Amino acid sequence: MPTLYDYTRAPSPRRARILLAEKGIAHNTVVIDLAAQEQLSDAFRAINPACTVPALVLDDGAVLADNAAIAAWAEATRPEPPLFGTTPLEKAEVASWNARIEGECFMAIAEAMRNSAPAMKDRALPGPSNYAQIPELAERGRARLLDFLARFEAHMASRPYVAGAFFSVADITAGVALDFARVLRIDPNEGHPHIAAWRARLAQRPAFSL
Ligand SMILES: N[C@@H](CCC(=O)N[C@@H](CS)C(=O)NCC(=O)O)C(=O)O
Repeated sequence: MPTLYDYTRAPSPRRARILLAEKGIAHNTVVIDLAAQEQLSDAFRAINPACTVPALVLDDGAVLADNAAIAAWAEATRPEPPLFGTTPLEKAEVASWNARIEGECFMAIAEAMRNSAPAMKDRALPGPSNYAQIPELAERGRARLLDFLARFEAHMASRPYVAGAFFSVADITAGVALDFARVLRIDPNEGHPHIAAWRARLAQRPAFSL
């Protein structure tokens, strides 16, 4: 059985937890305590030199060191239910929205949080090196998130899920990111009824309680 290196309060490993649950892929869990900087320990560095979670270690010892690898492996190993779309056009939509949400939403939230939270002092980026916070980036991150929410609200007005009529990995990425917006005290539902309806749809899925 694979082993997921996880941390409950962080959004990136939650993406992997939800994806594995949606796929029905059982796994063991090892918690890496990010609050205690355990991700920088020699023991974890030996597993994932990027010093980030999630990481998934397979039965043959192969390490999948990020969400992209975990999702690609899960889809190839367990094609049902498909989470990357089925037709060529669906696959293109999922890839496009997943990348856009990572860049325009997930990163905006991370930028705002990591450049302002006192606990993230000198940890403005994840990984083995320390980087100082830049307060202007926190402001820019908040602004980018608010812009994204306006665009995303318009997008969600005409479809039940991010990439169309079907649930996909793009819903996992966006759903986890917007749940995490709470750290910025931003409520994505406020003034955005279509986003609110879509989030309520996601909340009914058992995996989203993880
Ligand atoms: N690209 C990675 C990003 C992973 C990532 O940034 N994880 C954060 C938790 S959300 C982390 O491990 N942070 C460690 C740190 O802040 O030092 C993925 O999505 O798998």
